[in-house]
Amino acid sequence: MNDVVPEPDAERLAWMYRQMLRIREFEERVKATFTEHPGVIRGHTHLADGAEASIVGSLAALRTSPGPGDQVMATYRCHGYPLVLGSDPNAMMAEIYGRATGLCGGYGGSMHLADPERGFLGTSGIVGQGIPQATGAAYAAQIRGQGQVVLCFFGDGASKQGAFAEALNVASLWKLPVVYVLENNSYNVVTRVEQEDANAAAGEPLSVKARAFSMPGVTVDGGDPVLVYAAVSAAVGLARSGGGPTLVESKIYRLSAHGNIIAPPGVPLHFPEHEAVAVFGAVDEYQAARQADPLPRMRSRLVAAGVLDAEAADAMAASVTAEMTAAVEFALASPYPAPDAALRHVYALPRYFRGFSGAFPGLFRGFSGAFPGLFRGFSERRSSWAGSLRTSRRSTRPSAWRWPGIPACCTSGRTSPRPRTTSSSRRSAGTGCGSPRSRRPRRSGWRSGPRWPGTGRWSSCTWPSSCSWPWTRW
Ligand SMILES: Cc1ncc(C[n+]2csc(CCOP(=O)(O)OP(=O)(O)O)c2C)c(N)n1
Ligand SMILES: [Mg+2]
Repeated sequence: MNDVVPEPDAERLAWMYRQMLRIREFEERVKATFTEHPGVIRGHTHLADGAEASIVGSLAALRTSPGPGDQVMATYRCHGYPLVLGSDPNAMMAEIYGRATGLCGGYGGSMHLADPERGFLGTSGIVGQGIPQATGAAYAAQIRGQGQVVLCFFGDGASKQGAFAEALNVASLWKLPVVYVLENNSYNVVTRVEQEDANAAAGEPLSVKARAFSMPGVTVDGGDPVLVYAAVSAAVGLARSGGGPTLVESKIYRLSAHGNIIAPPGVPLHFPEHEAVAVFGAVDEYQAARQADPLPRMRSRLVAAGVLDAEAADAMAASVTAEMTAAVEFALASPYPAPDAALRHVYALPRYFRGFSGAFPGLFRGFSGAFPGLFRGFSERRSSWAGSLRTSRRSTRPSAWRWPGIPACCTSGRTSPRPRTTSSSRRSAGTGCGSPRSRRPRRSGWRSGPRWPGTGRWSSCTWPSSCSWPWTRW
């Protein structure tokens, strides 16, 4: 340890070991569910066995008080972090089993745990997505000015995403209070890090990537929670004092395969062998990683240092086993969400706003947030109209570009939503505005429905005159 970061005391070391045990036991229970309770977990789970020391050492560096706590963003390999941050393991297991009592009401599942009250902002199945999100959270923290730091966890594979470079650049430029923890487990599903990373291929640590962004970079043995704690604590201290971000490469080895196999119906979901063995035939590598398992390593260290005696270590393991057994029982006994809850928390903009909302998402989120009732009514009314359009010949005709939900007569075959010329030939062919087919009876809600907020009334398309689409307001 260094002058800045004091050595954790015995109590803290025992706490670290306990948290490591909790993560391992939780992951073992998830894995065992596939065989002991087939069909209970649907979809994908990614385990963090082997990463316990890295997770606990990193999170031990965070502030829980005084003031608002620090925040964490992680990937789909996410079960360990909320456990350490204090989330209820019963609710976590129930979430993974898709139950109503789950941490996110059963909506998220294994890859989407979130517990914002404890600073666990969320996770994502999109590789690299959390990096810009954590950077945004750090920007928000900087604006709030309450001294919060964001810890951003991601894998070696994710560091090849463009979002990584963009986020680290702006974080360094604006001195954002964020620490990037790159968990290098040497694999990106079935690709070894040397096959996909230029630094790794050149024999360099991945922390050299920090140089490109003029921020400190450090590589640490992720199998030792105390070393990780020291490295991340120094980085957190720097971030909190306004010194900006740090890239910490934590070298770990995942002990399970990338994720469970999603099998065709009839074949149970299961965890295959680790890719080192299954794909590369590197049995020795895998055995060496098993030998260096961070859990027995930490136990031996604590027993040797007199922090725990062997009985106390066993008792701790037994109590953790009981805790996670109870979590499985709780989750199995929990109800599934009611079917009609499926659409809760689902938001959609009216059909013809979707093109706009892609271009100006903030604006439209603001609008729909400000006038939720208005937009719901709008959406429902328009969607019945849009549904009838979809079934018309005109709307199914191939076209180069069209605003979603807008009459084909306004956009057919054009690359811009605002037609510039009149095509008499198209009119006479009966496919454009002014054709008999376009003069269909107006449906209720067409012009009498809710208006564009603040405009008072609809205007009509100025070309051709028979088209009543309210272009001019757009
Ligand atoms: C944008 C994107 N590309 C590809 C995938 C498929 N995918 C899922 S996990 C993964 C590997 C990521 O490796 P790494 O970042 O090292 O994390 P690890 O799984 O090793 O923890 C890939 C490629 C994805 N989910 N998202
Ligand atoms: Mg990896």
